[in-house]
Amino acid sequence: MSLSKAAPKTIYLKDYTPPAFTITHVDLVIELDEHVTKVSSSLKIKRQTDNGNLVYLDGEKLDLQSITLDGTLLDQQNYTLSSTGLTFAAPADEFTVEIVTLIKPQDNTELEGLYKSSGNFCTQCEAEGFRKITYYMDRPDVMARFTTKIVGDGTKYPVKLSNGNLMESGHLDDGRQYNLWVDPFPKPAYLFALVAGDLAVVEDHFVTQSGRQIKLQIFVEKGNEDKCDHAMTSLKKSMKWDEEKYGREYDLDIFMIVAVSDFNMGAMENKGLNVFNSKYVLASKETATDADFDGIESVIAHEYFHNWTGNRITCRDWFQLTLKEGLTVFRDQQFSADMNSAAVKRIEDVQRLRAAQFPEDAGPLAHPIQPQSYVEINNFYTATVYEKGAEVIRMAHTILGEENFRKGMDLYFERHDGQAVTTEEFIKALEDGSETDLSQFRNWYIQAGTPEISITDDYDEKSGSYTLRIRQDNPKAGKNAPPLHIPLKIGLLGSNGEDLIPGLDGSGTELINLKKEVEEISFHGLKERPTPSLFRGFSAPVRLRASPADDKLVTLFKNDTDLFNRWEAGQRLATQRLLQLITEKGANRLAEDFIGAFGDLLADASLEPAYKAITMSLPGEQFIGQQMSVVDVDGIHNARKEAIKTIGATYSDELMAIYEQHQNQDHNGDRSLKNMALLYLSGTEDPSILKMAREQYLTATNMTDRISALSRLVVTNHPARDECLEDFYNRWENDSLVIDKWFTLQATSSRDAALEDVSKLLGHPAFTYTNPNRVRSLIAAFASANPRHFHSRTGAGYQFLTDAIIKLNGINPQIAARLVSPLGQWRRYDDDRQTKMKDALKAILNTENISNDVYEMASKSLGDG
Ligand code: B3K
Ligand code: ZN
Repeated sequence: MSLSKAAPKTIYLKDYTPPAFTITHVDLVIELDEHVTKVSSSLKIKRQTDNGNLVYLDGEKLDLQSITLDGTLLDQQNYTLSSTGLTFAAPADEFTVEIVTLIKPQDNTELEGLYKSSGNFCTQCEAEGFRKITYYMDRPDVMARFTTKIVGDGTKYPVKLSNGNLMESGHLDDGRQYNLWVDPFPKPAYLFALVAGDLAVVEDHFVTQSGRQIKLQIFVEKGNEDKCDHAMTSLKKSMKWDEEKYGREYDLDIFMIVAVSDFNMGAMENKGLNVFNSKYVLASKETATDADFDGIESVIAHEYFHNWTGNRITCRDWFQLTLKEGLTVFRDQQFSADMNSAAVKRIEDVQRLRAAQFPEDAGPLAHPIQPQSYVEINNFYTATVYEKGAEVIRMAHTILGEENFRKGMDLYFERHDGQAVTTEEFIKALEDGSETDLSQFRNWYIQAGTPEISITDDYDEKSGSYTLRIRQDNPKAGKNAPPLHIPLKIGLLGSNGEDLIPGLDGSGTELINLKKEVEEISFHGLKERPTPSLFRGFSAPVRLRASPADDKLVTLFKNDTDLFNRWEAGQRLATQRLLQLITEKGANRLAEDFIGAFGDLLADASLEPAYKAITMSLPGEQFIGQQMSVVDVDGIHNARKEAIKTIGATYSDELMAIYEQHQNQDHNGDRSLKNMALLYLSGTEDPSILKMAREQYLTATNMTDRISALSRLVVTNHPARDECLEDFYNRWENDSLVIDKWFTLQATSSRDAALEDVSKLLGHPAFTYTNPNRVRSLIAAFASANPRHFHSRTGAGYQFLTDAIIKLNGINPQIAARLVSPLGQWRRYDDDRQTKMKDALKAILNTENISNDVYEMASKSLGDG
């Protein structure tokens, strides 16, 4: 038996073939141990196509002990072993194979497969982690019924969980304990989970629409029991919402969530046993911000919703990832919009899309929501597959309308329950259920790039006709790319801000289906030249080539009845003004129209506090950079700082009044508005305001207020900065989620010494490369949210990131690979920075034993330039 090291190989969608054999049943016995864990598996295998006689099982980093076929032990010459799998000839069309392997979860720092976190065993199998536990057909189109017997020391691991229902518990003769779990639903291996440890549990229950009582359990490290209320409430709300909105009822008798502190991403939807990053479970008002609370609500919902969109109906192969992710993100966005302010939620979702997905779609890592090839599938859990994928589902929902979309979804669930399907089958179900043709809409699945829209308009005073000429281009998709089916939601505003057209059901908004490269649409009988409000609610993930004229933006910013577009107009106006400050060197003031419009916003008493707060915020440095042909790192930072200062000084009385008025209200909207006022006021660097920030920090009763105040101080050199940072550390030293915030505050600070601060923090006793949250809190936060210092002219920021990636390559390749993308944006910067960023990518590519994950990201980022 020899192990051959496989070279990174590209996998193509066009090569998909169903496996000749499938697995129908799996019985696992997992004997947990501090040193060597033994995994015995018995697989019932069955032929499903005539394609050959060989059975291939994936397996990596496993110590194979034995293979038995229908009771006969296989000799080494009867199977082939490589570093990625095991091949043998099938003895019959149906047979049983028994395999014993040994693994060492305690040494697993990749956090994929079975590993240990804070002394507890846990798993992460999506996408291809199960093959690190035992040999298996580790592909989503192999769906089997699992039983899992977990054996272990009863004192160290009193809690032993897996998917499905607990059927049996007991003692073995040698004193060890076991639990036997049976999952009645066939599933792919990526949904397998195991958790074992000495955990505390918080329990509740939910009664389904058909009257079944479901036991709900949240497992946490001991001492955290009092931080689960919000997660539990969110879970119950999600269960109810999915019944009401989509008619989806939960299917097992028990639903479990486990919070672990070492986790590569946010959470994982394993059947009946969701494993979560503790960041998305644990919360108290003293330790978590309002944004954290919202994050928990949406991630709990997301994972729960996967039970139908992902688990009951899963993906045929990993190219179909958006089938479950885009759809489930759309569902969790709908849920959060229903639970909170829908307008604010939509704005936040679009902000996220523009911050992460637009640059990805414009850069070297651009791919369609259904990628055509990959080297490492973990690199394709991207903003494109998730966020743009959700926008695509949202467009289908807009095109079909609520009722028809639901009919399509009902048919999808009915037709494909228990199957592993493709995005094509999903679209077909939407079409058949709604009786709507979506042929052209399918292009969204195969085209990369953000479509660009150019618009000219014309008003004929005599006839009162208004005509829009709309052109779509997608340069990234290539010359011959067919046009997309784009839903355009549009309103027309009169000079007093009123809607001039009745729109759908009197909403003032009309839906137009753009299908051709150039379309002309006319409206008649208008008494004046209207101001168009385009892409209301951000009805399609597109970019407008030119912004509307300034006076139109002011009209929209003051009046648009579509709250998304009202916010959008303010953002566009602010962006224009900031760009002017940057490029027209003489302009050292913000234009009066913007200042005036900002004042009107502050004075508008009709707006919800949360909406007012988000509408007051200026576009971020990265967003402004995206609007420039060459990003002017320092110019952007300075202009933005200047703008905040001007607004803070111009409206100090109004802002102070807002601050005081919303000071003691126990509501998240009031807190955002108050802290937004504090941000502008602090921009003036008036010592009395910094004193006020210090006071807010010291007397805060919740984390939102405390951290908002500290953020204002951290960017200064005021003595209160160090005092409060130290106080914060001492107060929360034992709460790692809060200490993550402490790292992030310093990593994202724009103050001159930030890079030194960050480098020093690498040596802080609380810093570790093995905990993903900690790595994200310092290294990723710096690289993705501190443009001023990451792009420092000296190249020191790039060097800092490069060193970290090389180090992490050997510890946790998934986390290392995720850090590469900021360097992939090199084409957007000046020559000097371009050279330094490319050198950084080259240094990364030279890493000894480079992982496939990092290799794919760095080589694609470098491209051929
Ligand atoms: N499905 C998981 C993500 C798995 C990522 C694997 N690298 C969480 C989610 O999207 O719900
Ligand atoms: Zn998901």
